[in-house]
Amino acid sequence: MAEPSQKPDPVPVAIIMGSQSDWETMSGAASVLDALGVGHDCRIVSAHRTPDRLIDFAKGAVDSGFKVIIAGAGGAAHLPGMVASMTRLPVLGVPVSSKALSGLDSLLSIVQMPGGIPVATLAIGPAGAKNAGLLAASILATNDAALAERLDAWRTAQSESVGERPV
Ligand code: RP5
Repeated sequence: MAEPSQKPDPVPVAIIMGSQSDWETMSGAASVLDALGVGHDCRIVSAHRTPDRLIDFAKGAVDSGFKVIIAGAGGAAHLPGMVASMTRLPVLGVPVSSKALSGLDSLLSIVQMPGGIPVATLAIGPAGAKNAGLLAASILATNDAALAERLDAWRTAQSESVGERPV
């Protein structure tokens, strides 16, 4: 049993989001990582409301043992870009759908990074969150044969679940 003073084992994926309200969307990334047996840590980190938490997280992400960061935010969605500016880890941005502009604001805020600091941007909403989880797994699978097998099996099962004709 681990001593209380010991740090918990590092997990490879951080899933961060700007608000509790983003969890409904971002839980889709966590679900697919659960299905693939990929460890992850989910946190609320707001670029606007908790800027010090953002800096601590981003600057400490490498030392925390993370390999990939999934960052979801809505509206003026600075979170993925700000995190990417402070870490060399790959950042996968998920535009969360917003009430005012249905996520178009989030998408443009995340995708339009100036050259030099990349954010890999997924689709708006639940599809983007799910694909961010899958993409994180794909990245990790380049260096993890067991995960590559699980990912291949997941994709095969998905193919097999698609009927040939509509019912
Ligand atoms: C962003 O503002 C969050 O990422 C969230 O998508 C949006 C709305 O946040 P709440 O007002 O619901 O906390 O920072």
